[in-house]
Amino acid sequence: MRENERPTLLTRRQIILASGVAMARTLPFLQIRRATAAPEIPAAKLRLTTGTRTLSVNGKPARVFGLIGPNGKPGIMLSPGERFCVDLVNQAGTSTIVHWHGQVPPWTQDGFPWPQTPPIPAGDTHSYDYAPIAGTFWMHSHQGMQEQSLMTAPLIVRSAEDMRADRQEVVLMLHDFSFRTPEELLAGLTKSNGNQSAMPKSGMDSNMNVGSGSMGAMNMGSGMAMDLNDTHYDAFLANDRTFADPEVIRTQPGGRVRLRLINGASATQFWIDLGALTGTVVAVDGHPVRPVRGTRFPLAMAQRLDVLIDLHGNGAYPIFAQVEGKRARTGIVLAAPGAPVSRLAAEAGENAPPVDLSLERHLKAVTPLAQRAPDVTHRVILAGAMAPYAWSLNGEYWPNVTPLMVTTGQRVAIEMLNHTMMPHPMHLHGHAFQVVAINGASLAGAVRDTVLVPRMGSVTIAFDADNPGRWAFHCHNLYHMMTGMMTEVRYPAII
Ligand SMILES: [Cu+2]
Repeated sequence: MRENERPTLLTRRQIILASGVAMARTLPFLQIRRATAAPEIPAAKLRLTTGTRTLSVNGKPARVFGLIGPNGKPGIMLSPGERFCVDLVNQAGTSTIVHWHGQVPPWTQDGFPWPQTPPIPAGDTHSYDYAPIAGTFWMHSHQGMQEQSLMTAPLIVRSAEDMRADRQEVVLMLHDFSFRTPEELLAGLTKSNGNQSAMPKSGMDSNMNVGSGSMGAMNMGSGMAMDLNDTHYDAFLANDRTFADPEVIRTQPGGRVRLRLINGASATQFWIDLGALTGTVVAVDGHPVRPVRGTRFPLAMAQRLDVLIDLHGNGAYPIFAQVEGKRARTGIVLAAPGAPVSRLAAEAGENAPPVDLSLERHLKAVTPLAQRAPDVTHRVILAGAMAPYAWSLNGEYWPNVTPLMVTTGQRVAIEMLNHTMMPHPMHLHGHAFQVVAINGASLAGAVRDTVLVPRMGSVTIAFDADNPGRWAFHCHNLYHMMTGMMTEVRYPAII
């Protein structure tokens, strides 16, 4: 086990950018900072570079993408009041486009490959300048399946309150990793589960598959089975490291931590287990919620959790992220100064249950939407199956879709009905929505950007249409999205 308090300890795990710049420090996205006196408002443009790098995974070299920000660290951390003023330099050797997940920029800066906003060619630079919203966000490629190859990074926007809180900030970003290419992974799904060309072009799937044993089906004991974990992965990473060699973060005196959890995995959901510690969830997807205390929290694909943890002891405390339906886990270790850190078992004693809405039901936004009836309600049917492997929204497969039209000023509701045996983490670009119903029961839930729609269940979200443009609305399981599970929320008069 190694510690990375000091960059010089990390030579074995160097990241090498395609440009040939050797970096002294792999990850951390770990940002240990104490609050400083006054927030700075720098006007300087930040440089963010896409490139390739080599990680060591299970003792073998792994060539992956990377998004390296100012100071050579992955991603970007902004100070309170600082604009997202960024030059994105594409040194990945291929065209790319990077989405600022959960942020609400003008649509032409959203990082989605619309005809009007094509990908950035290799070698080119594209500039962004918008006012960000504070919280725990992330960035990932929206080009092809680059996300699976770790073209992902944290995007943290600190608030004035964060600065006042004087908590040690720890970012924990999760990934699923395979030595196979994303194309091979997708081909494995579509070939072993039927010919993708056989996907229905219209209408709903009628041949819903319940349980495809080899693909991680979980028998629910009721004659029904649900599908978990489409893809077999070689490793699960926390800040680019496996649990055999986890990042050890030394806590500062007082042990006051703000843990910013990001599920950047392409097709994996996790249970966050604080072990011996108890935490308080204070934000989801960057948006503050009323405090919820606990030790285990579900984290769907693309979602984030901010958890306050006070370490009262002087020990070492693993933070586990266990894959749903599996014993596999990854994580980091929070350790008091000088505390010995012992080796941890790479697998939990038993399989984790499916990620569910147990936390979602208890969440309440600190700043909910104003009370108002929806002006328009769109109903979206989530359909699809493991065989043939194809997933749809309202019977349509991206890019052959009918946009969901909204008009500036409307309160919009989207009722998502999941007719499949998998849960789908649905993400809307360009807006924060409130979760207002689960399985038909109304609630005034969290404001967020990604919500899990349970198998054979429903979730209704509401938002104010205040950001004209073209906005992707899709399942954040990369393989579901790639086989069709995406549509568009569109404002009129956008050319
Ligand atoms: Cu899905």
